[in-house]
Amino acid sequence: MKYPWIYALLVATTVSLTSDVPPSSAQSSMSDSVQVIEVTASKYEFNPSPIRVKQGTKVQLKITATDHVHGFRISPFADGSEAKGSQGLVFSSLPDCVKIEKAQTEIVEFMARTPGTYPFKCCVHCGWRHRSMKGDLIVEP
Ligand SMILES: [Cu+2]
Repeated sequence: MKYPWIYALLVATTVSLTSDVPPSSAQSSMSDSVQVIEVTASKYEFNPSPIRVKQGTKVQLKITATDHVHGFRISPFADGSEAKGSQGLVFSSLPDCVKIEKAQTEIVEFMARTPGTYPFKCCVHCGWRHRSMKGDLIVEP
């Protein structure tokens, strides 16, 4: 694993404990237990990936494009579950593609309802290896 410490952080932290979120910006989302996960998008990867969360967690991904404009598109269906028709990730709103300008941060929020692997990928062309820029969100039971 490339960033083993991040995995421990993801499991253990909620917004109140996330060390690199200033207290002022954390206040608005402290009422519910929202798990904030900071993600970077850069040529040609998302970090961390896979992203691991527990079933039943309200998750907020704060995705920063560090080097170039990128995009984020995630499937609300777990791998192999499309036939069942129920979405395992529940979004209040989800554009087909969340565009992230260079040096900007976009927030994607959802409830991780059903365990499974949810693939995501870059959806804004960002260079010759754009198609390989993808990752997984894993919801653990
Ligand atoms: Cu791209």
